[in-house]
Amino acid sequence: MANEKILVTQSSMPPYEEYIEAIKPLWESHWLTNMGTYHKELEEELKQYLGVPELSLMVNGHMALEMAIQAFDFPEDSEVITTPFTFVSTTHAIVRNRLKPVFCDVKMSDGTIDETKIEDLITEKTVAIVPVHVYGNVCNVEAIQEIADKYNLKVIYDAAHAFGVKYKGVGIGNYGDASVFSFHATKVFNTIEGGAVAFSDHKIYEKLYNLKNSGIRGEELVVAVGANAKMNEFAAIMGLCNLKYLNHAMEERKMKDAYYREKLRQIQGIQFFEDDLEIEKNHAYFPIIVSDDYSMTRDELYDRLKENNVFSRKYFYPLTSDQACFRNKYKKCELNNARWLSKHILVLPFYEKLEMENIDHIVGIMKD
Ligand code: T4K
Repeated sequence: MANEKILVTQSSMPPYEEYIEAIKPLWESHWLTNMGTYHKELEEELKQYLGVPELSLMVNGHMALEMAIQAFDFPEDSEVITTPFTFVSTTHAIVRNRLKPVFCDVKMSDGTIDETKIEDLITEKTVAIVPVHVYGNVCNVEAIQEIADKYNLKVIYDAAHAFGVKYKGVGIGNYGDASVFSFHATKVFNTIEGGAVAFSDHKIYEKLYNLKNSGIRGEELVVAVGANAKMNEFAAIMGLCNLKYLNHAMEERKMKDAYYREKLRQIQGIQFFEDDLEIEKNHAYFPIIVSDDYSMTRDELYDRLKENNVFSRKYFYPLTSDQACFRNKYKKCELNNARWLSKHILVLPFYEKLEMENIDHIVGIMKD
């Protein structure tokens, strides 16, 4: 086992024969993209699965986020309050829309935006809040909506990690003005590459359709300036196949999450984010906090695991605000919790098919 590489995750895939059988019709129709049959079918199935009124499929999570923000037509140089404790896509999507990110600190309890610090960052230039349901941990959606209503701001959730998560029994895609999911190969649900925007206002569907389809509305009619961010049929079929196995995959993840926790609780200095009973989790990731009470630092543990062929990841270090492309370009905000977390967080290998003995092996190294 020591020679077998254990990576941070492994893509879920349907049985090979099933996917091959499912893509056969494409050799008859030769219809491979541009909102084909399977694109439509997946859009409908996902609306049901996520319990959302409207959904637009996209080529990946990044473009879904970029276009979700673009759909609201914010004036150039407006400010958007967001968090730096995320994948760099969140910040890229804001900046590529010619908007200015204003970085808000996060909560130590779950790594999501600290809603009590948002109001202090609002100026007359603020137009939106882009919070992140990091690792599938749910932001304080109620408090965020109250602030947004008070100051007339849009809320666009980066829900890339939160596919299938429910809060108080309601699908997470129902909160805010829009929520963006990623269906990347590394996610709980994947379409190889893919993503979607969920929302309730049908006008947004039209906007997103134009943005993702070059503004084309007829053979001789282009009504808007758009790009190309459509999901293709191979990806949509992968999604349809994977969707059938998703409930089973979630069960497996839940069981492995519990097993990991039980074992790790015996180790001094290893901590977890707080549980919230009102959240139905998707167990997308397995983040741990390597506190100062542990016998080595987060970085030392990362290295030690690597020496033993266990490839954990420092999701998310450095903070996006500290990345070379953003550093010193935007307002300086107090980010003490985010900075502390990014130095102490470690995402351990976690996926549906991870063997229990691999978990024992990882925990063994950590105990050593
Ligand atoms: N917002 C947030 C909060 C996000 O986390 C992300 C993406 C986005 C927005 C944007 O969504 P997308 O545009 O990506 O749909 C990975 C993913 O590429 C990225 O989707 C994800 N977040 C981010 C957190 O993780 P890397 O650079 O760490 O991936 P990589 O290539 O190192 O892969 C990690 C491990 O996954 C590998 O060690 C093995 C496994 N893997 C990877 C690939 C590519 C597979 O099993 N199969 C695969 O095909 O970014």
